[in-house]
Amino acid sequence: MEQRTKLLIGGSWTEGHDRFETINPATEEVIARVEEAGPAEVDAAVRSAREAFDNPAWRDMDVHRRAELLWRLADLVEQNLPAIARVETEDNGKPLFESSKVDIPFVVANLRYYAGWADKLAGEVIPVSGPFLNYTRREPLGVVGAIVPWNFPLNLASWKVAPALACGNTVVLKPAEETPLTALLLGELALEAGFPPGVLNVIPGRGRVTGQALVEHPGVDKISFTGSTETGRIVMETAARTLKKISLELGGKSPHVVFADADLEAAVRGVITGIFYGKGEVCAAGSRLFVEESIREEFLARLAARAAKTTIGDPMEATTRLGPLVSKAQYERVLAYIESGVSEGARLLAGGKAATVEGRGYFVEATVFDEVTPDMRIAREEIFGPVLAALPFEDFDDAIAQANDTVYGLASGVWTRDVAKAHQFAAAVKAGTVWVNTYNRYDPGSPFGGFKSSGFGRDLGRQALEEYTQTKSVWVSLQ
Ligand code: TXE
Repeated sequence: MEQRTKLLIGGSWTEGHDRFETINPATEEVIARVEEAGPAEVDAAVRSAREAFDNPAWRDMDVHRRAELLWRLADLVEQNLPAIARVETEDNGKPLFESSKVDIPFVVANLRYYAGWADKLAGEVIPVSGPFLNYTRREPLGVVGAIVPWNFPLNLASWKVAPALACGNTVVLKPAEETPLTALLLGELALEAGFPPGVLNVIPGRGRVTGQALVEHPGVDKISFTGSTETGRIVMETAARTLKKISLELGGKSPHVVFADADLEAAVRGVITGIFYGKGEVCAAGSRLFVEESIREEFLARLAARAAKTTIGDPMEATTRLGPLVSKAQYERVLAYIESGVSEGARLLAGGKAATVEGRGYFVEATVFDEVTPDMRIAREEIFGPVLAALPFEDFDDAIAQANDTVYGLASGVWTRDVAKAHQFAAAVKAGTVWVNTYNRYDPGSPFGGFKSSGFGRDLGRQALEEYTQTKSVWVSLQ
């Protein structure tokens, strides 16, 4: 498997209009110079995806064969998993433990899950009045533009590419400029798996250059976007001009609520992974913690002690649990949030400082703030880093009111041994995912997406198939 740095368009590796550097955030060194797709290359990628979509080699491909191709791609990712995981860790900074044990295995599972759907996209026969047969067909949309962020580069790419291809679309994938490398590996493996040229195109580049041109392009039928709420708004406005279908998975400020009757040891572990997994650069990060008053002091003491022990280190080391933030910009952004927490009067229980490993890297300590009030920036805004804000609550209703007091609605967590309380919480919280006595669980079969400003549309599960197909109603006279 060769690490390409060019653009994959129509099955060939081609040059862009410019190049950009991708940096290893642990060492601050340049890993590679990658070609960027400008408007002309975006146009070429979209045209090649359109040709591939209209070509009988893909359009009329036996659905079982399409399933085989996805399965073959999953096998190739699995065979190359250790190498892919290393590239992901180099590019993003996440611990190798995470990329090799969680993120990339999920890509394999996800490709297999959607391979399973490729030959099961049945329509319906609908009882209608009169002597007619009415049935529906589930048809692909056409060319899908997939724009993904840098926090789970290949994982999130697979959330879009796998269902889009299973449904018979063709794809132009734009990875984030911070982390373009594993998407290029996926392109290479898709060619090896035998997907016809142009079915999957990969075009790295900056958002306002490559991403913008892709969303503007009239030849794209749908944009599937994961990223910030701010950029999601721009994508939606831009896509409106050509009436593209869109799905948006955006930011979050997810509440994590611990009631006094919870298994406290398990809850501490859950809250820790909820905020520090992936360095907190996770859209579903449980970044607002609400602990019931009677256990608050003890719980926060245990939590802070655990946070202080989080192993910062070279992300390539198997024991490292907290890697560097993805980029200098993100590192500065997160440190500025920590400063704002301190200056607005929150109390630091753990962390709060930048760190380095051998004098280098964009590391930030696992940070816990207590005495946070709902109006503080660290309680309201998505930080996207290892920073937890703890707030008090009075009773169940107050917990729900505060949990829902946010423009976001991506995920939520609750810890309690009371089954009724857990289900009441699950019903009342305004979020696309609720984790009860667990956190950060994902499965290819379980839909994921946001309420409110966290976006709309769903990735994963059967629901994602709705995002990549359109329904045609066929009437046949029986007279
Ligand atoms: O995100 P963007 P950025 C949040 C997080 C982070 C902040 C900034 O808080 O600190 O956003 O990160 C592409 N048209 N999240 O600036 O801009 C871009 O190239 C089309 C939360 O990296 O949303 C990249 O591929 N595309 C989030 C992707 O959009 C454009 C994950 C995401 O980048 C574009 C990432 C444009 N005009 C950041 N501008 C989550 N919730 O998962 C940018 N892009």
